[in-house]
Amino acid sequence: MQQFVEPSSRPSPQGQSSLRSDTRTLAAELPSRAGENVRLQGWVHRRRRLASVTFVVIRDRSGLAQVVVRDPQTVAQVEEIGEETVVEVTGKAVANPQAPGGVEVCDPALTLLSEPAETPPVELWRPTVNAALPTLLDHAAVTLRHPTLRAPFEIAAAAVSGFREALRGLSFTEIQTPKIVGAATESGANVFALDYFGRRAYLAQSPQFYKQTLVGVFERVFEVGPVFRAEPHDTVRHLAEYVSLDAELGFVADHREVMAATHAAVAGMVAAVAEHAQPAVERLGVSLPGVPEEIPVLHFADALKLVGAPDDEQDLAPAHERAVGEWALREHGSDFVFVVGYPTGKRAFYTHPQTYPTDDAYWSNSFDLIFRGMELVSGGQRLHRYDDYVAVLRERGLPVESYASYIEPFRYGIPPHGGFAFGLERFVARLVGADNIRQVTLFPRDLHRLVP
Ligand code: AMO
Repeated sequence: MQQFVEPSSRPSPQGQSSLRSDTRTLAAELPSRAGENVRLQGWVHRRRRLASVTFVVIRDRSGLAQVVVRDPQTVAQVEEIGEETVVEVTGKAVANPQAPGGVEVCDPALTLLSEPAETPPVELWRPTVNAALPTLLDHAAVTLRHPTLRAPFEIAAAAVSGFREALRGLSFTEIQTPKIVGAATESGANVFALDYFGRRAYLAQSPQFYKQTLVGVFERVFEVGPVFRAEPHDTVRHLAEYVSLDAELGFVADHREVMAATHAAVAGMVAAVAEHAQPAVERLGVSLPGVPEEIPVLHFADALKLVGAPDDEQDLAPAHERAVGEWALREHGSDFVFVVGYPTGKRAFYTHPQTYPTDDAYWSNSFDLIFRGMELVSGGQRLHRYDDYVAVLRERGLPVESYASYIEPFRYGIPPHGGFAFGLERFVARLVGADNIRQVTLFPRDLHRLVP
């Protein structure tokens, strides 16, 4: 099998290739290479012509490097190519306290690795991009090259690895479940229907049914994957496709053990961002939240009182979540707060009615985790008896036959269990302070957007 090769590495005479990153110098490595001959590969980020010298800034995955051009022929070559042209630069790394990072490349020879680039839709060399969000999204595959626009996705990648690591550490097994499914999991309203070889199918709104029934196989499971919601509203916190970080665990007494697992997951995500995405955190000036040992917990009924909402309200509105978030910060110095015990009638049908502190079926063993004033996680204990599923489906007027394959395993022994799901983009948006979730989504899907 052919291995990955850095672009200008050549196959050896035996026809084998290898990752020869040792022969390419990354921009970030330049400070330690003063006095050596180096070979940079990257994009022409910016050209600056002064009277006696031309500066070319090369951008690669690690950062920016300054190249100093004096030779008239190379200066002419630089003038002919545009920003974003992909090049290789060989030259000498020379210490210069005035250069960014203290080292620059002198006496360069420049080779084009692709066609000279056309002028990009936005000026990527500017420290701050000055274009409106729709323009950025229309040309995302180009505009995301800007280090500031790319940074949230470095944070997202670190958060996902932290989620995985935390749950693996608690002996959860990672699963992948179908995204083309036969029934709506969350509600019938916001589901995308599609034609599946002449039958009606849907895009999965969540891996809910699979993660629950796989508790019967693995006890503890998690999944990182796309989910689809036919959101008819144009809001700054909803997408039609987002990344769901799901988990489910068996043998729980009630929702409080599920909240403990949620706590471990979010602590792992924040720690991984601090450890693996430090440059992005600094670039965006992100202040990482502390995850308290004890995340404050508010019962739904108390949350309604706190925000001054009527006591028969069934859910928290976005303004209520903001107020609850402010309360947690004010009273507990916490960016996180659990709201528990949402009314059963408003939660999904698989939700377990309240058993703690007392049995009361009006309330449920469910929770949301609010992060900096926005719902980040939903979760709770689930029903685990077959007869309870049949009863609740009938009660809610849902056709039991449509759910037959989901509820079948409950006839053969599923332990008391529960789980939760994070919206990845919401987590990153709250972390970096993005006003609109689309700013932290590579290629958002919404009411109006299907490309790129
Ligand atoms: P829920 O529907 O509340 O619960 O979704 C869980 C979390 O996913 C995020 N989220 C969204 N993010 C972006 N765009 C959307 N349209 C969107 N909808 C939801 C939120 C939310 O808290 N099966 C249950 C979870 C469970 O109980 O395990 C579920 O999907 O951050």
